[in-house]
Amino acid sequence: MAEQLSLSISTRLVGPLSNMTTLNQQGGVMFGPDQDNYIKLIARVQSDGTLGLQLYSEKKGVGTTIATVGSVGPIASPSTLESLDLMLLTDPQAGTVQAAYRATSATSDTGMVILPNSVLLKGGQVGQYFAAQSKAGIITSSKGSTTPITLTFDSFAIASNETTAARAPIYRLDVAGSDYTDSSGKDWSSDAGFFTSSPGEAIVESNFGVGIANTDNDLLYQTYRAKTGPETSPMESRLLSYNLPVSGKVDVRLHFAEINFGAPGRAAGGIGKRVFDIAIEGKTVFDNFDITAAAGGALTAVVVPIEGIQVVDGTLNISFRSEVNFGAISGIEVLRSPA
Ligand SMILES: [Ca+2]
Ligand SMILES: [Ca+2]
Ligand SMILES: [Ca+2]
Ligand SMILES: [Ca+2]
Repeated sequence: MAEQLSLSISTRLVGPLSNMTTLNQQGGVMFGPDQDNYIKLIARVQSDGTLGLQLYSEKKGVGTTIATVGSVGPIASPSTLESLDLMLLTDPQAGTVQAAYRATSATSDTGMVILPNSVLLKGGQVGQYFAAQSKAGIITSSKGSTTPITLTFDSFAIASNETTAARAPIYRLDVAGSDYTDSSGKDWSSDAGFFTSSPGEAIVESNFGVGIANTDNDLLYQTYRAKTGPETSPMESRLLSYNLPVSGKVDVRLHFAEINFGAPGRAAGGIGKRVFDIAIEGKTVFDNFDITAAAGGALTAVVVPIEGIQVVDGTLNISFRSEVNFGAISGIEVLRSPA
């Protein structure tokens, strides 16, 4: 880990997990420089006795729960769970660590689901996490319980990608913007012609006056598409879809910033003002995504990576379906997946 590469740290827990019954019994995957500074994604027994997932970050010995997944889908039935994949996706350039999981049983498969909130490494933390002595591995614990836990891990892997900047893009679209070159020399182009919307037309929205935290490319985030029809249109009719000709395996980077709700002189901000589902190739990758929650506030950029999408029909389909207000998107990158 001498170079600051994007890493995908993953493990697979073999089901059934019916032996996980005592509070805080847990197992999963971790990444970090030492025992007081690390990030973990674990399956754990929750206070109500059910199995759930937790993304947890400890900084100088003080822990924070970043995101949780309750007892849903195959996870809700640990006795029939066949496999539980747990992944940490790190991007040193963006300073983010994202978590994802996939749970399968004989009758269901969640697909890869990325948790909405990511860990943002600040300042010197990026250097610490990506230093040569940093570690990644599997963990099990029965913290606070006298009942030991035995879990079976089928695999553990650390895969490195080239950094995003070094990889040839297939698309780099400044949604609602125009051709421009960003602070690191990357060329972006307009998204005209690549999307459809309903029940009306997704117009250009912008807020050029505002500064956007967490990026040097404020211009990319000062324009977006969201409103796909009148405010009176039924929620379930509100859909924005990108249809990008491409084939093979690709990685997607979705760029968001909330620049209306919570922006000076605009609408009141906060979590829950704009909520939408994101689907890729017809499969929901984010249910009830909230930009403000994911970014940690308004006027803050957040980049969501979605890795390894197989496009077999010649068109990459990315859709944003409204739950509250209208879904919004500021920029889309599509990169060739490493072989
Ligand atoms: Ca900025
Ligand atoms: Ca834009
Ligand atoms: Ca939803
Ligand atoms: Ca498709």
